[in-house]
Amino acid sequence: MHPPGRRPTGPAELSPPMSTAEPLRLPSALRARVATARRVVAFTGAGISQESGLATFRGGGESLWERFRPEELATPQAFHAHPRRVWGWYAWRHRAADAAEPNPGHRALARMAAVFPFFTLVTQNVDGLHQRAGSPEVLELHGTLTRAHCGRCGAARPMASALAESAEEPPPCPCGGRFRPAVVWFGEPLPGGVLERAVAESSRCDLFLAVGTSATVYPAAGLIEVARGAGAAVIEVNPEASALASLADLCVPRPAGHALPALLEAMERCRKPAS
Ligand code: BV8
Ligand code: ZN
Repeated sequence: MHPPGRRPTGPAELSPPMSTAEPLRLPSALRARVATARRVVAFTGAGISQESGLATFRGGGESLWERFRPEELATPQAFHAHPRRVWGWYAWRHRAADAAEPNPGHRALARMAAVFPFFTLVTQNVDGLHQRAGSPEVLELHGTLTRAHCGRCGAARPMASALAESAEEPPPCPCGGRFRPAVVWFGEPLPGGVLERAVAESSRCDLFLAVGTSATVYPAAGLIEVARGAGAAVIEVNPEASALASLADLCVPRPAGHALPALLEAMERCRKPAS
């Protein structure tokens, strides 16, 4: 294992197996860390929802951002200038998220919470799939698509009810303001308590999983650096190397829906009392 702070010469990488069903064998140094880990943080991005059919932002394939530049949609300025376009995009994403089902990757993380004494799930996603997979507590760094709030008075309501009232343009609020999705746009601060809690847990975890994220959006991606700097073992699950893959002790180049159930099994094997 690499001493805290020193950049590893590069992560060990599991060669992508011929069959994704084969068990995942952790390198021995990592097995030792998993066996004794008490505090674990799982940090997820859009990639974990890709196998639920939800397009990622920057990955290959049908990526959300390919058709739009982020500045065109996910900013307060875009909402102010083109409310119908931005509201319509979120209406489309809300419909897609509503129709999607959590995949085995979401469900494996929900089960992983029971394997360790302290397990924190931090997501950049707004699709609500972790909650629907049964994760008991989810720190949503970038807010949620499931709620809307008034940009003027803060009144909150379910996004479904706001969309039922008007799918074409943001519905008005009695205060004279209008509703917007309860997500964090570029240039907006992350929800105070949530970011602080995520940083606190990342700075004291023994094991940090970065799953399905390109690690390009800050301050969220900085959690990986915080965990690394605090001496945690870092495992990345992503078919492509993220911008911070060099900080990982292990890269698992498999889709999360296959890698996470296999990783959960490997963790349970590591932590089973020797018979
Ligand atoms: C802020 C919600 C300050 C809305 C989103 C340095 C410090 C601080 C800020 C900045 C900084 N540098 C730049 C900034 C500004 C900016 C930023 O980071 N810009 C980037 C583009 C450079 N940050 C901000 O503006 C943040 N706010 O800093 O405020 C402030 C402080 C006080 C007062 C005022 C202001 C706010 C950022 C939040 C923006 N909102 N989403 C919405 O969803 O519509 S960001 C958006 O990107 C999503 O949340 C998304 O999750 C997130 C990150 O993307 P990823 O999740 O990583 O997704 P991506 O598509 O990129 O990657 C998917 C990965 O999955 C790929 O690697 C792919 O290989 C992999 N994959 C694909 N399939 C699979 C898979 N992996 C596993 N399994 C598979 N099957
Ligand atoms: Zn209002």
